[in-house]
Amino acid sequence: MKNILNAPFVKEMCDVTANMYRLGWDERNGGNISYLLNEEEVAQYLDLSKVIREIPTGFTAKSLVGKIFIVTGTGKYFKNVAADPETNLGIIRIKEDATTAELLWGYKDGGRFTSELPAHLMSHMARLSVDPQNRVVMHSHPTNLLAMNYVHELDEAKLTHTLWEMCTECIVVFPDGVGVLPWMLCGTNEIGEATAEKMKEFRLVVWGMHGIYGAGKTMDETFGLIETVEKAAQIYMLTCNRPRVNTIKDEEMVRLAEFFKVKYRKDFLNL
Ligand code: 2HA
Ligand code: ZN
Repeated sequence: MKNILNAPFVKEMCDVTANMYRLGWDERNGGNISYLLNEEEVAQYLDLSKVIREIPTGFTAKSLVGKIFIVTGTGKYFKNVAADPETNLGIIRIKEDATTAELLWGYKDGGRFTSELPAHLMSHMARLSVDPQNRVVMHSHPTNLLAMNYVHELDEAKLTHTLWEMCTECIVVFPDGVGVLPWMLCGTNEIGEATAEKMKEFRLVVWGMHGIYGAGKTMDETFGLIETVEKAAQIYMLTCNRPRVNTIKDEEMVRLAEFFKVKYRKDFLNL
């Protein structure tokens, strides 16, 4: 059996959490990540017949039965993951009853998965139903995006349009736009269900005055989506209280989308 601390998926979790912490997006215990793993790959590092303990999830995830995820722990700080992955991360498998998580590794101090597990697993189910390659769900509190939530309308079409205008490549990176939920109580099945509903249509979902969820096939893709939105929000926050002299026009965004052959939300442009 290989040493799990050298597993690429553990290293990716360590690297991305450290990176997000350094960017200032994940203060204290802010943010959480879940990553769908390949069973054969995990079997090189863990005896999959050994369950450390069982943890109820509080919801049903039928289509995820048998699936294995590495997930950040509740109350844990992104800044500490790399130095002690076995305490700050856990590997869980969804049991046949679809409501219990079997702990296969991690949460060494007796901890458990993020309080946002409903939003994560429900989002995985929603994304997998439209994209069988989806593996990663990521939640974070990027600073400029959060600031923008207080001064910009929380309307999907208007928010997406403004973000697309802020950097030339935005419409190419997230042509599907950004879904938006109003302020809601976090950590609940309700916000999980609402997030998943949006995830059928969007890979990015803003939680009003809280943060953002991103989903993608790889850690890089998912991080890159959030990073691009945050960059656009930063440009917006740097310019929003100054006179606007130049802008990327809607016809120019159409040219970009057509040149890069992306399927974009035409209804979010004013053509
Ligand atoms: O887990 O970010 O939304 C900390 C959070 C909750
Ligand atoms: Zn949060």
